[in-house]
Amino acid sequence: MLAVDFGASSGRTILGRWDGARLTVEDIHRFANDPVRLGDSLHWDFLRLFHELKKGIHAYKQHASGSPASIAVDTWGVDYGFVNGKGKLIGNPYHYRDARNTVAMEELLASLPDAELYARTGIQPLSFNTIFQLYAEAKAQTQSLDGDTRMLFMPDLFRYYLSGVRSTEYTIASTSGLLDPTARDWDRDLLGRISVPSTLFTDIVMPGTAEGVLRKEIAEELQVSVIPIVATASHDTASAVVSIPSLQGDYAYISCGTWSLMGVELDQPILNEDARRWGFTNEGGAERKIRMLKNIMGLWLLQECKRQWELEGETLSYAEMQEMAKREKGLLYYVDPEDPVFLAPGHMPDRIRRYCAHTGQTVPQTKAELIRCVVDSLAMKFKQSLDEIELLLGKKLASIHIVGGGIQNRLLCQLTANATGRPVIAGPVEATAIGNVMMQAKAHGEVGTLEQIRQVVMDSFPPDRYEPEDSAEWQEAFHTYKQVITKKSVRS
Ligand code: LFR
Repeated sequence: MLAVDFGASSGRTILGRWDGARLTVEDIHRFANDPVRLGDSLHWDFLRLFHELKKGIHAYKQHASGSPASIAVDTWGVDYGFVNGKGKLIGNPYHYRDARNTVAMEELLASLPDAELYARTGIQPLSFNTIFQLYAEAKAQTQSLDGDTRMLFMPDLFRYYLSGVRSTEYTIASTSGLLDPTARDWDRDLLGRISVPSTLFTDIVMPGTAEGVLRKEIAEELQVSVIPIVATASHDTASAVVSIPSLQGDYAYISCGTWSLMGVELDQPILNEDARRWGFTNEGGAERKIRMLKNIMGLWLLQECKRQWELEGETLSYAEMQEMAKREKGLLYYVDPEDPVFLAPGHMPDRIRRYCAHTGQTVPQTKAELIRCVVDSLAMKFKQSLDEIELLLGKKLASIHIVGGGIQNRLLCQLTANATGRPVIAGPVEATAIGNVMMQAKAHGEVGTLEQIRQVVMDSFPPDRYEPEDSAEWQEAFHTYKQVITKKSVRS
């Protein structure tokens, strides 16, 4: 099976080999995903990404014989494109970090109060949520959206151009802020209130469903046979959560990459005032589960520092950055990795320094100090979020599972154990691609339940474990961190 995983900074095609009991994964194609600023807007380069998708399918031949049993695509959340009745892509999909969204959010929230929106959708109001993007779109009237046009989220859009089927997969739709989280379907009344035609929205399909086969012209172009196309848990975070190696329900997870998504898996959403105030969101998971989680600006902070230093002429690897931070003294300065000031691309070191200065802290000067500040702050944010999750659930959680590329930052894993006082269980690193493949296996009838999938992941990809250290020191420092982030929110 081929899993194509588009992340916000890079993409990969993974070949998953399933022997009926165990899974192995092999990376067969990797590519960069660089957003493009065109005029005054920020876009995804859909055509280039589709080209990379085809290259990944083609690469299969160098690694295995015959054709893959199926293909499925997952991507980051919230973004979308429009396809008209003739199957043409209208415009270029916008990047969720485009500036148009902030104003749109403020305007819409003025007529549709945050508390009402949260009670209806259970989604934390982040400026890039699809609801605000569509509202901005409707106001600007840059596209003509007739009755035959459909809005497709990024994985659905890729799937459409692979198979010709226009449908919307549940987990990706759940990132939009337009679903009723209890019915797990569009909130039709809400759709009416954002001034876009309701004909834009297609039916919702559940993850693990076969949705057509590879278009004839692509099969001919790549000289492959007819391959089934599957709607997997097509929001990357949903696929990552599928592959958490545990059968117990007493942990919090962090899907750690560009973003750190921290939360728990539930049967029903939590829509109360505390969940809203603390910024939790209720997205959809495989098997109609709810991913109650918080969007934390994870490794983005380091990615943007790295990019800035490259512009200034110094190229550092993530491994080097980690080593530099490890040698630094910790617990000296903090930022709030949830603060919107860090959302847009731009000079990250300056923004971190400014944040520290505004909050009356010592200002990190060197690169190593900046990196240490980010890693400590993330660990502290995980501790703060864990406390909030435990209050929402009314129980203590035994451990923290971290999955995704972020586990390669071993310092972050260790500091998360220290800050939370819980063991951290790290892995698998390719969580998203593994979840994507296993949901395809489910569509083929090879596995039945989430438990079975997680048992396969446990057997196939044994995780690492980090025990908490220096707990007293971290507990004390946590109070300082909380004072700092409270100061900032009072000032901004
Ligand atoms: C992670 C992710 C998050 C989503 C963010 C923006 O890759 O999908 O879950 O909030 O990207 O789409």
